[in-house]
Amino acid sequence: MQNDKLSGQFAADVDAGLKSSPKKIPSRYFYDSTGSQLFKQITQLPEYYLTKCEEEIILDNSPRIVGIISVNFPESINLIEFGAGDTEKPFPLITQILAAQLSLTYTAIDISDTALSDLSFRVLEKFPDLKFQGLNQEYFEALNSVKIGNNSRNLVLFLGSNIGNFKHNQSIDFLDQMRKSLNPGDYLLIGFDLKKDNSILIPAYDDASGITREFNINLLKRINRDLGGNFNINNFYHSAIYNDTSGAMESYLISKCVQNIYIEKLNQTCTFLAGERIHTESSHKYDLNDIDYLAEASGFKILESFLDSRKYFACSLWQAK
Ligand code: AVI
Repeated sequence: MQNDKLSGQFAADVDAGLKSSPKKIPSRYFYDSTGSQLFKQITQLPEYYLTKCEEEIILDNSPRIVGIISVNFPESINLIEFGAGDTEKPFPLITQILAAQLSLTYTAIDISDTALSDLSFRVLEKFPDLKFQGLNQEYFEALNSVKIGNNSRNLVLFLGSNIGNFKHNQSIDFLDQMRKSLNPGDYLLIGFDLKKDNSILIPAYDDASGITREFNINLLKRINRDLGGNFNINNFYHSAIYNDTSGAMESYLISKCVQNIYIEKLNQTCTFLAGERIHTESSHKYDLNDIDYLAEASGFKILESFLDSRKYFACSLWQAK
């Protein structure tokens, strides 16, 4: 039932996206099992600095972060990670919270059951006594079911510059909803990829080994497989450009020739001109003023922002007003 609903939504979004001008497919459809595997490979690419920078920040600043969140001596910390995947990014933070003798629970929320069970294995191996649960649920539904109050603090992690894949107004709505779901005084640690030179940005989204190209092209393969499309993937190429106006890296699939694509489940033929593009993703980049603005607009106070040694990435610690 759930799968039928999801594939119905995929069909409806592809239908609307390919009829719109310019053509587009929402980036959330990247993450089928092949796409999730490819994304994991992207995070390990030398060009994709985001993951390495964020790991460095959390490793170097966990004592300071835990110092700040334990200042009013809460009895316990309820750590909730949105879009956890199977990474060990929060482990230095968990180590510090436990070292500060605070009681801790850790909930990881993700759409991939495989990622959650891999993570569960690694969490319990490293922290055998930790109260851990993985939830495959919608973010705010999960947050509302696990959040706690009284003398405890909730600390939400929203890492990886996942916020960057939202449109500007969506990111404010999302953060506003986050703040309303938390108790005043609760914390959010959020990762932002910072604005930087194109010579660093472009290769991060168009790497030499072609993994990001595969990740993008996988969307067409998914349409072929799930919706009976007849895309010839050799007739499209991957392109990544930085849009100065929106402050985002934008990914496209570009048609190499005039072509008609038939999608059986939509009973539609879609025509492409040579050079016509499908927009597949925007990854927004931020400066410190953008971060101030987002926090203010969504009712959070910035306590401190932490940068890596190259100043490529920021993890910003916010408190709900
Ligand atoms: C998940 N998200 C933050 C990644 C990004 O950088 O926008 C997805 C990605 N797309 C291409 N490479 C990585």
